[in-house]
Amino acid sequence: MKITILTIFPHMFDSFLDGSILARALNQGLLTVDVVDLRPFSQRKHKNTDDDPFGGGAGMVMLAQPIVSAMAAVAPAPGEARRIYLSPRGQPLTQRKAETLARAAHLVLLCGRYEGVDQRAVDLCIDEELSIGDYVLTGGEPAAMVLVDCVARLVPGVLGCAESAAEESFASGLLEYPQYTRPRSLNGMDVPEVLLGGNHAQILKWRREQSLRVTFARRPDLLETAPLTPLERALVERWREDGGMPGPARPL
Ligand code: 4F9
Repeated sequence: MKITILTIFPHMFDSFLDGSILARALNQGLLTVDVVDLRPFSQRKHKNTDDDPFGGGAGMVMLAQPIVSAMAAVAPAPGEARRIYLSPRGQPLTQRKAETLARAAHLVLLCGRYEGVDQRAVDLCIDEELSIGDYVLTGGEPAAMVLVDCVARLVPGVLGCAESAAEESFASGLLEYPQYTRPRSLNGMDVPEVLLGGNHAQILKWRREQSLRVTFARRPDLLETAPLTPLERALVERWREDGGMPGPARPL
């Protein structure tokens, strides 16, 4: 898979792309990430990439021209790439969306600034707008990094067997169960007995119940759509009727 990032701050991606798992995937050629500076594409005399908004208001608006030119240079054939603009106005980036994007041959990510880009650039050369959450950033770059990270780890071979993508939150539709490692006892807090016993079926059962508990406490909305067995549904219903849930898993 190839990902092209259009940005006025290309250096923001330097240390991100040096990070271990992503760097390994880049070195292995499983993934190519091209960070492209928009500024050289500007036809303005000082290579400006933004200007005042028509109609007035605070802040600057990104010029359409450098975006349209850069897009033509990096994704020449129509339909060659999936062209995405990271924006708070976009559809939410979800695990399901990431799974779809991971099957594309080429993604082009446009990073804007929060005052926005000239709408004509969006209309001319963007296939879809995606948001990473309901908050505003100073620019789309951190959102592009989030997208690259969550898509890249779904590309076959990017995660070693030590990591593995299938077994975690959102694959099951539930939040993750708690994890423990050595030592067995820390400040008087002991690792749950069941995890030390080596009874694999028991461990799976315990983890599944922990996932249900933590999801019930923190993200009850996820239980509406998570695939639960009838017994699990009944258990969750009981917690709901009792107006809470016995045992740990704090709402935080
Ligand atoms: C992009 C916020 C995607 C959330 C881009 C300012 C953004 C954003 N998700 N905020 N520019």
